[in-house]
Amino acid sequence: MDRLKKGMRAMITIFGEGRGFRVVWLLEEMGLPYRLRRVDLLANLEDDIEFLAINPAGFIPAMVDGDVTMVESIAIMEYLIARYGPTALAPAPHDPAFPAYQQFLHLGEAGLAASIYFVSGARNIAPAAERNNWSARQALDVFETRLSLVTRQLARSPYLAGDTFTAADISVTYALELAQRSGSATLGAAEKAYVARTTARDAYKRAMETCQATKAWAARVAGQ
Ligand SMILES: N[C@@H](CCC(=O)N[C@@H](CS)C(=O)NCC(=O)O)C(=O)O
Repeated sequence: MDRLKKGMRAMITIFGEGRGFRVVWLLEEMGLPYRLRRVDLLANLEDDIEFLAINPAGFIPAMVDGDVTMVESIAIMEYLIARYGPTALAPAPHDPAFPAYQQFLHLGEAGLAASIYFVSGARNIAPAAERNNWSARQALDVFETRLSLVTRQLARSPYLAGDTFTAADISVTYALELAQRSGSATLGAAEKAYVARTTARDAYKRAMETCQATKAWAARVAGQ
């Protein structure tokens, strides 16, 4: 409390990797101090009283910034940009890049990650008879149709909002990597080249060093 009175901000805390990787990557791009608090969804979550007090719904990521508590990775990114920007990662509303930015920022979760997450669950966790059930096929179809919008945009520009890397690229890159690593969908050459471009950034590499579970998963997949 005393520290806050003297004008010093409390450290931004991100609970959990998964889609929390997006938020960590954004924080690295913006150069904001933060800490990552590990949340193990595979362990007995009921024992993680601190996390459940933050997010009783028990999913990750969650963010605490002073007296602000939030969930939903894209909403958290929008909050950080609005509160600690301006940043070149988010074009201003009157910038011609803004509509595409806004669309792909949300398509990365609502269209891509949300659908491929369930395909991944079906393929990797569900009982054998459920692996290719109707809902898994529908979710894959949703992912693939939305992906065609990414493919069309990448034929026009190197990044989803134009010539410049933005937070929309963080959102969509996460979804494409989730699809690839979980073996849920195959990417085309344009999407693979795009992911190679976005993940070559120093801030992505620093985020990977912070997110050790994500790093270990990526290494496991690469070694297969
Ligand atoms: N739309 C949410 C999705 C959050 C989500 O589903 N997270 C996964 C891990 S990346 C999770 O916690 N799954 C366990 C659960 O939903 O109980 C976001 O973008 O943050």
